[in-house]
Amino acid sequence: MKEEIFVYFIGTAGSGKSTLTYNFQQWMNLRGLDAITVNLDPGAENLPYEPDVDIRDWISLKEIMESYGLGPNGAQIACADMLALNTEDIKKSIGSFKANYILMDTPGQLELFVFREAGKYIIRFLNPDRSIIAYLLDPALAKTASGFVSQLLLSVSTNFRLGQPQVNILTKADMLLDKELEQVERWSNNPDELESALINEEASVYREMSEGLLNLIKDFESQGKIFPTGKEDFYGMADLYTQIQLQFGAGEDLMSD
Ligand SMILES: Nc1nc2c(ncn2[C@@H]2O[C@H](COP(=O)(O)OP(=O)(O)OP(=O)(O)O)[C@@H](O)[C@H]2O)c(=O)[nH]1
Ligand SMILES: [Mg+2]
Repeated sequence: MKEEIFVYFIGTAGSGKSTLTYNFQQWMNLRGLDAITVNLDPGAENLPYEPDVDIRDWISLKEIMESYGLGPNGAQIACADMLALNTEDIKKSIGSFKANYILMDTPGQLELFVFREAGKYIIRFLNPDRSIIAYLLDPALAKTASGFVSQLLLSVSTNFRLGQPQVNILTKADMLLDKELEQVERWSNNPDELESALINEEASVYREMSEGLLNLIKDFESQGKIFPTGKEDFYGMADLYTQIQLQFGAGEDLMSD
């Protein structure tokens, strides 16, 4: 059996991580690709799918709030740190499925996974050589040039912090008008066009900061390219799969629809 590939879905709260995790699993399974889902969010309520491996079996946000007298934010941080204590159990449970693709749905707030130590630790513990980050950009923010750049900077920061291969995904593409989606795609392919849009966008702070920021983004060239997805009709799933294949040269041909 080939070594498994881990895909971590990371993005700001409500950016569509859980929906994409599930959609991608369904898309893969329909093509005979063996993928399981792992929920790493101890506070998840109403997940849109039934995870194959679930951190809530080991850690409960409510119990942590009650036992330590913490509010929801403090408890989220405590839970995030506790993830690291359960990595052996998580690894065993994942291993028992003998799946080829492990789809990791991360906690709502990005900083819990990206900026606390546990996220990095889990990635390294499970398999640092076969892990890719799917970084999700929310269209509510991405449709303005400054919002788009802000999200790319967060993506760069995630890349800097976790140091894994990364692919940028624009979620909920159906929520953008065709012309808005085309514009975001143009920005993602053409940094000069993004720069002009940013400078035209009003506040002088953009004029002062944009050149330096865009240079940073250009330096992380691959960060600029984004792949749109949407929950209807498996929109964008083939592109995501192709990016994963390109990264690991997994050599499985994409079967036609
Ligand atoms: N229209 C549309 N809505 C979407 C899409 N993907 C997700 N949503 C909606 O966006 C909301 C958030 O989606 P989730 O998948 O829960 O996002 P998340 O990042 O897992 O959220 P948290 O874990 O709570 O931070 C839900 O109401 C979804 O139904 C999409 O492709 N199109
Ligand atoms: Mg979620």
